[in-house]
Amino acid sequence: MKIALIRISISTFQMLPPLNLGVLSVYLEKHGIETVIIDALKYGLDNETVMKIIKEEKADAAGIGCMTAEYNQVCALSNLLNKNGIKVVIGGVHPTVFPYQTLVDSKANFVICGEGENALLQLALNNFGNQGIKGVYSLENLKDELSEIEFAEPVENLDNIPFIWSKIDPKDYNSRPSGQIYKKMPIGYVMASRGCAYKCSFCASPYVYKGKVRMRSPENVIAEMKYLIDRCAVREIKFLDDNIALKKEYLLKLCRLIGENIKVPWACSTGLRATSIDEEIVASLKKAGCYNFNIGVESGNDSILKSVCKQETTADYLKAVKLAKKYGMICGGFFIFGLPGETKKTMNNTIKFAKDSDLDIAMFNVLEVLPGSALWKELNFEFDRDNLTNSYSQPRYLPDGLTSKDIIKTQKKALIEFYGRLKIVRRLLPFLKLSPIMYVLERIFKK
Ligand code: B12
Ligand code: SF4
Repeated sequence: MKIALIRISISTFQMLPPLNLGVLSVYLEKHGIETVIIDALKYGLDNETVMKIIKEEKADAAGIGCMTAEYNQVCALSNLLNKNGIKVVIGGVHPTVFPYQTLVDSKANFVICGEGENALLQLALNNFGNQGIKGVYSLENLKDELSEIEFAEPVENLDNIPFIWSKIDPKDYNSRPSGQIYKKMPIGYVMASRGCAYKCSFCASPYVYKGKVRMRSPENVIAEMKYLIDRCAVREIKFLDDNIALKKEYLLKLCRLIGENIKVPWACSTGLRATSIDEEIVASLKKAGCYNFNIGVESGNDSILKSVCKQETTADYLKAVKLAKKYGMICGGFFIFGLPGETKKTMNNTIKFAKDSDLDIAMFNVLEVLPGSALWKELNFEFDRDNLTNSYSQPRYLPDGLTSKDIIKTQKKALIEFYGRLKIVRRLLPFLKLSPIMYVLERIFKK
């Protein structure tokens, strides 16, 4: 059996290697199932072309990854494949939250809820017959969205998943890298863990991983970094973990091993929790060659942070930025405008906080109420496939007293005020590359 693993093409500001398809591919191949990855996003392929490639590759079935922002294109592709007699399975965050509706709209044979490796492997070994595989659903075993579902059996020991870079070349993903700065190309992306132990209400991770965290062994992570450098000519590495600093001893050991074995610069670009770091950690990061970490600040108002269960305060953020500065590291902050309780005043506080905090980079987003997040339930959101955005830039939830225009205007103002300062321009000058500049300009002018 041969399975085509597909990432569909949507408009997006960043483009990373499809790690999800990579892990599925290498895990299946480890167990004797042939796969081919079709990255339609990377090559801008339309659905007809994807189908043509599937036929040329003589794949027996297709697996499509689906985040909420990708839903309509995924359904269109799945319908097309279905019409052409190709079996389809859809996995990822969106079908995990809405398995029934995904099956109805997409006409896919199956959806997989939760992590896909084991369930997809079983499905392939069963020649796409579902004999009660945990986490695999078709319309035969789901009555509606309220039907109880179980998540697929995850791979407990993540070291058992081979490195994905035999199937994906990092050099193919230079044009829109993750994070706003980088020193050298090509960049390799690594995840040392899966899951997060926290419960921020705007985030889908707690639902997807049920609050459980699994870490790879530091030795396995180092081996992947070496593979990327020696075999893929990678010259910088970015970690994409939810919070790689969750366990202090783990990160300290990882830093020690990186310092002993790895000579390329690296960064924690998806973010560390401010409360997970202290001076010992920041000193170790620096010593090991990490030049940048970002923190999820979200808001400059403690009442808002409390209401979204962030379990951190603005004082924690200031402490983290101060440590970053002490060790000469570039520190970025992620912000969200339009959280519940937001007013014009709180948005202005956030801008002031970002500017006063001594952060080097600020990423100002508009709240996207994500399926799977606690906010989705709290705000009684309903999924509307005719109203999908994928840029954290179009408000769909409006706090009392705020209009869409207020929020968008504030986002623009924040970008201009933050980056319009000479000291920030000076600090970011050494990292000046076309791609992040285009990113900021696109965000300002696409409004
Ligand atoms: C890295 C990352 C990115 C990267 C790359 C994503 C990619 N794959 O192309 C970038 C920065 C580009 C990105 C972009 C976006 N992201 Co993002 N991202 C992540 C992050 C931090 C890690 C994802 C990852 O690679 N994990 C590692 C792999 C191995 O795990 P996985 O993707 O979950 O895949 C497993 C299962 O989901 C399942 N599965 C996935 N695909 C498939 C396919 C098949 C066939 C099967 C069977 C199973 C299956 O099996 C996989 C292996 O176990 C997650 C947070 C998180 N912790 O998951 C958010 C996350 C996935 N992103 C999210 C969002 C919202 C986005 C954006 C829409 C943001 C935006 N507005 O721009 C865009 C999407 C645009 C796009 N298509 O590129 C949300 C998704 C929520 C939702 N309901 O859809 C998440 C959960 C974070 C959050 N805020 O809650 N993202
Ligand atoms: S925002 Fe970060 S810390 Fe909060 S739940 Fe999500 S991954 Fe965890």
